[in-house]
Amino acid sequence: MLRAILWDVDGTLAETERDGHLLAFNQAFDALQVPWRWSERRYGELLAVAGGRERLMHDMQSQEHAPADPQERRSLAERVHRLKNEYYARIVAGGDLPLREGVRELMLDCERAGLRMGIVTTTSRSNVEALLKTHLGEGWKSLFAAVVCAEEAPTKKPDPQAYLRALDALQTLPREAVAMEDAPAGVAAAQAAGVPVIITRSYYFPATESADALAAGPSLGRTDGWRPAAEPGCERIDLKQINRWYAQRA
Ligand code: XBP
Repeated sequence: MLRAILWDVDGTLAETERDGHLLAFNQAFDALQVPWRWSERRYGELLAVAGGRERLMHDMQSQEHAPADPQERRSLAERVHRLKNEYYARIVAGGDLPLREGVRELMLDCERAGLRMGIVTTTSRSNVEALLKTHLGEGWKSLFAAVVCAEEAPTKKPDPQAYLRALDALQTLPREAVAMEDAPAGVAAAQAAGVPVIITRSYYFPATESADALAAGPSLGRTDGWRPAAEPGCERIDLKQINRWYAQRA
């Protein structure tokens, strides 16, 4: 029986990478007079590295104007990352980063059905708080039985650590949960923890696939383009549809 839905954040709940983190990184570069900017395309390549600070450190290996001294690099990455998170919170609070279609509706389905939910992300807690407070209100935490962020799970996806922490907090078996993920690293993390996955592809990850996924498709807000196909007649991917896919696999 399905007992919990575990939500990834970046790319799954909202297009946070393209419309939030990327803009905020470039604003932080600007403010700190760092002499380079990231294009949408370059950021897509850099998403292969999980974690904002780790991404910065990786990029500096090929930036000719990056500090040569490793300690200076680390300190620059720290400063950019801290400021990036402040700008990110402002972008989110400004209302320019909506939840993806069908996300709020599926969360409401879960709430009505008494199905527990968890947040499982390796992004910083401040980013999660900014996003969910803006869209779900001050009381957003009460909607989730577990909230696992980078602070609780420092080993980034595709490591299963974040999922294992969430399962532990929920006291739920992996096969009794379903993970909602968009990126290959997230899918791998959930599967390594034994959690079945539903893939909602995103702007930067339009082709994520897994033979073991319960289902994969373009958005929770639409029913075309899903494999296996969604039941005819429904208007979005609702909890009934999630339960159908879950039962098919069981
Ligand atoms: C997403 C990430 C994060 C964000 C930026 O992780 O890789 O690094 O891009 O957030 P997940 P930070 O898929 O687990 O949500 O700057 O806070 O790292």
